[in-house]
Amino acid sequence: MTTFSRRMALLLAFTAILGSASAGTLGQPAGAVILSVKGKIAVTNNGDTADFDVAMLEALPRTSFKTSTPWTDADTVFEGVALKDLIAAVGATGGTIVAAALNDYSVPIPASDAQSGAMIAYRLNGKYMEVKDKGPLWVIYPFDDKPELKTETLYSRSVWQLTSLEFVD
Ligand SMILES: Nc1nc2c(c(=O)[nH]1)N[C@H]1C(S)=C(S)[C@@H](COP(=O)(O)O)O[C@H]1N2
Ligand SMILES: [Mo]
Repeated sequence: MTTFSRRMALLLAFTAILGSASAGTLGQPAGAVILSVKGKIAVTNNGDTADFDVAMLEALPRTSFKTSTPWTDADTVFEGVALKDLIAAVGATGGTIVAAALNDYSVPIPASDAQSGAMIAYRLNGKYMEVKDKGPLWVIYPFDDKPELKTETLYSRSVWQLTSLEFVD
């Protein structure tokens, strides 16, 4: 190896180390905290909790799909972070997620629902959702892509005004 290629190899190695370290940190929310994730998670930014403002959620990989729901019409486009990507971002390992809402509603969601395409939506038809419109965060499944998801059980997991997720078990 020439001196030059040895230096390049070192540089690449350092870049890889720095890159993987920053993938494991969340930073701090600058705006209002709209989601607190706790329980069996490896990545936190506030004691044992991972707090997110909307910008932090939008910095995660984005997903979107169009679906009807019992609460919206057929042309509703939801945009947000896939549950599987949120699980990866916080290094969650629990098998069950207790999802809780502003109105004190809470329901257990199997972490395996991430495989069905569930998302934490922060936009509906391109706009942030007001609390009166079931925002700011709404757990939504791709009901129209997968009609087998149209069950009372999954409707009950479609938590609007979501405020926290706790990974348990
Ligand atoms: N924030 C919040 N999300 C919620 C609920 C709730 O009470 N609060 N109820 C759940 C249940 S049990 C079902 S079946 C549906 C109820 O929708 P509906 O009240 O429009 O029938 O929303 C789900 N999401
Ligand atoms: Mo329900």
